[in-house]
Amino acid sequence: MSRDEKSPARGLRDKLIGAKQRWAREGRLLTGKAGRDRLPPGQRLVEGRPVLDLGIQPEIPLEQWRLRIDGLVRAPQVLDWQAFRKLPQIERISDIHCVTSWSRYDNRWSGVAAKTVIERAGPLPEARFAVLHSEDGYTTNLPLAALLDDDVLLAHSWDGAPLEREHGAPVRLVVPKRYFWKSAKWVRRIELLSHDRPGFWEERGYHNEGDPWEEERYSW
Ligand SMILES: Nc1nc2c(c(=O)[nH]1)N[C@H]1C(S)=C(S)[C@@H](COP(=O)(O)O)O[C@H]1N2
Ligand SMILES: [Mo]
Repeated sequence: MSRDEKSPARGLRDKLIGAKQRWAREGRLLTGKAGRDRLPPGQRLVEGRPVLDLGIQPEIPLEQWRLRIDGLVRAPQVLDWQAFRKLPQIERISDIHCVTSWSRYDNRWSGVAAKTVIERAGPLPEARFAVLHSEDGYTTNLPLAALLDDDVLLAHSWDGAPLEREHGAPVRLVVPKRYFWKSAKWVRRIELLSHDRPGFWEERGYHNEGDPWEEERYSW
């Protein structure tokens, strides 16, 4: 045994090592996010609720609202408000990442899983893509598989209150794993296709996939 190992300094070092070993056992500082930050590259956090759209914010009375699921499906659907509210309702908490660089954490969305309405329509085997059509003429595209993810909602409420008109009332799509432009407001039709068809922004220089973690902002 050397002098050093009996010294008070040695005792302190053992304590530090012991503490760090305990951190390792307890998984201290782990975020549960597979070693990556919660904020995607190039994003900044906001607390408010920015509004982004083409400047047309349709007012849709509930009794006139319809949601169609058509294209490559066995049984095209037209849901009215009552039928929609009778479907199983779910709630999901997710982060918003807008391509214009703001992100907002912990948004609590309530509504119907997109999967629920799509499965009722029965996608044909050749259906692999979807185009979302909105009341303001906006469109956006997604692989069908992305729409069937269990965090994807046709949401009627946000943080416990019905959606406001400017945020897409009465029902908007929410796709947490993509930039927010894929989350169509005032959605009225889900069209299933065998081939991909770019939507409004996807035709205008924005990325076809829009994964914030890959920083898929633009198509170049
Ligand atoms: N129907 C429709 N949906 C839309 C848009 C739009 O112009 N029309 N803009 C998209 C874009 S670019 C963004 S960032 C989000 C903004 O949603 P918010 O206004 O609720 O923040 O809606 C998306 N969904
Ligand atoms: Mo956006």
